[in-house]
Amino acid sequence: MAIERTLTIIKPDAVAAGHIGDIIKLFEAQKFRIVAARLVNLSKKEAEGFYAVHRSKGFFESLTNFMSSGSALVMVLEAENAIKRLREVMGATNPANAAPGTIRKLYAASIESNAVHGSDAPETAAYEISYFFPGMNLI
Ligand code: IDP
Ligand code: MG
Repeated sequence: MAIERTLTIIKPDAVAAGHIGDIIKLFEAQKFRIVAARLVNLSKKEAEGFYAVHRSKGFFESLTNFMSSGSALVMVLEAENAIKRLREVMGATNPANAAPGTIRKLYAASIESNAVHGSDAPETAAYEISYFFPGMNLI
């Protein structure tokens, strides 16, 4: 299996609730290495650009308002099989369906305010890493 890089965001709900440390602890316990990090407060436009793939969805307006509502911690994580493994550690989009011990089961309040983002495929990881860290090596 290959070493990969993927993008995660600790979303504004989890930052506001004081869970940055808890979530990073889980990443480190799962042997993800943080190779870049930025604390951001996204503009509405930046949130719309990041989630452009969801532009046609009914929740797009609310999602991009939420994502630009406060501080968020954007990180590039590196590990064996990082893209798929991050999705497993995150849990299902809707915390009601997330497996026990996953970040969303532990810290998400709702399907929208669901604590973390993670890239879902190599192509999206490449786009998302470049979105926040232009010029960064993707591996
Ligand atoms: P993911 O974050 O698990 O990859 P996506 O389907 O890519 O889930 O959706 C992106 C984000 O949009 C979710 O993490 C969540 O914040 C929000 N979202 C997804 N589905 C809904 C919905 O049905 N209602 C409200 N917000 C949603
Ligand atoms: Mg997604």
